[in-house]
Amino acid sequence: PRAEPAALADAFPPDFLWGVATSAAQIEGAAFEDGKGASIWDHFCRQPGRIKDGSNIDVACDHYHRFRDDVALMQQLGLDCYRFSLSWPRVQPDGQGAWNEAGFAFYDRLLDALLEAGLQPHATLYHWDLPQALDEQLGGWLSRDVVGHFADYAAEVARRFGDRLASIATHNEPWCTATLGYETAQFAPGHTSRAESLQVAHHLMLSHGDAVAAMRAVTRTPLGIVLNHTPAFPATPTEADRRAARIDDGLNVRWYMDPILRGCYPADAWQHVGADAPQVAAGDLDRIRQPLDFLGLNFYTRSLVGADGQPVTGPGARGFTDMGWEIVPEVLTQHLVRLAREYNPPPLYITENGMANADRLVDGRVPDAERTAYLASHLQAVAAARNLGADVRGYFYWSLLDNFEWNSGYAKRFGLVHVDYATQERRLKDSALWYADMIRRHRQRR
Ligand code: PNW
Repeated sequence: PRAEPAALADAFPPDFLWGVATSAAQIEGAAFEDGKGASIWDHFCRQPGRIKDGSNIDVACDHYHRFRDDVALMQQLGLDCYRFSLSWPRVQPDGQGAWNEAGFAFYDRLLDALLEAGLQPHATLYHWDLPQALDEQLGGWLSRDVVGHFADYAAEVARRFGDRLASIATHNEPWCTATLGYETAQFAPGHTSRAESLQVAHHLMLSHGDAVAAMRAVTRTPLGIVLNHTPAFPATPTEADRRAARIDDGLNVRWYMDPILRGCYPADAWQHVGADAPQVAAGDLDRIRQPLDFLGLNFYTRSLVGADGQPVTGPGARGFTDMGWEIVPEVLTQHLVRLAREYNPPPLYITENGMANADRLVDGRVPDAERTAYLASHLQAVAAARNLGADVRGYFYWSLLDNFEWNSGYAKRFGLVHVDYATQERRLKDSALWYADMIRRHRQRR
């Protein structure tokens, strides 16, 4: 298909779903209101030097108080669905024990507003905001005990909200939680050990499997998980770089896909990590591999891997986002087709895709042509993958709003909607109008 809205609208079947995504820690604010417990990100933001602009998430986009405005914006855009996450410490301040009814009441109000507006709610249970109490009392995801607490939390959410949710994903991007949180220290809780990172990854996957099993007992809503894939390419065509890229693929893509969908770890990467490999108890891999109703894929860019482990910028790069991430939509097509062929996965959703851009307000408009081009080219890429056999059922742009971009603070803007943090004023960017136009044309074909 061509990149114009009409051609793209024609390239997707009538039941294809259009959405946007957010996460609790990045937009809600109200970090200590109505009984919410601290999360590891509330804590991390208070450690000097962790967040580039020194900011925190006490207020963020103030979505906790402005969710009705944000739902109205989504309705205005004509979206089908909204992907959001629940803050675990908002509904269970210590991550175990007492539930916080005021916290559940917020999500109850949000679900009512979404359903009233005709938007399907798609929930994620864990988008990185672990209750700080679990970190302090048990050592966070390093502790196998957190697995059971997560399954209890999942079952409680499913029991209360399952009927009104269009889907529930257990984890968002376990690779990020494990690697960026426990190996590179870019994310909370800021540790620097590969052995820890791999043990955490194992506990995350075990908690996914146990949560799915626990939720099946109380809800019939579709269940799945969201993974982030950054396909690795050799920096140069040497044998050494090719091997390095294959190991990177083993640690980012197959380390999660293989246990979750096949019940085994990838042998080459397992051998590569040597003594850093995780403790795996008998029966763990059977618990991890649960039948799933969908797989969410978050795609932003590729990585170029050299044998020295240093990422490099390759020839042929066509452009970079404000994160410094290379724009490579054809890699999305190629990767989706690979997943379909190698794994025979459940129905796929693009649960995140988007770009940070140096957006500016100009005479009341935000002329973000770069984002519109990114969006159009990645939708073309999804359509192409569908034509080659990948069963992709929907697309969620990351993100609805400019928001807290983790260790980058508020400096990076991913939103379809511009946020003026001084006033909390929201303004649709040009890309939002483009997306709405494409969706409207697609709907006319339904
Ligand atoms: C995802 N990487 O994070 C998250 O799900 C979002 O919360 C986030 O805002 C968005 O992408 C944009 O960054 C990622 O280093 C962070 O490969 C880092 C990586 C991938 C995804």
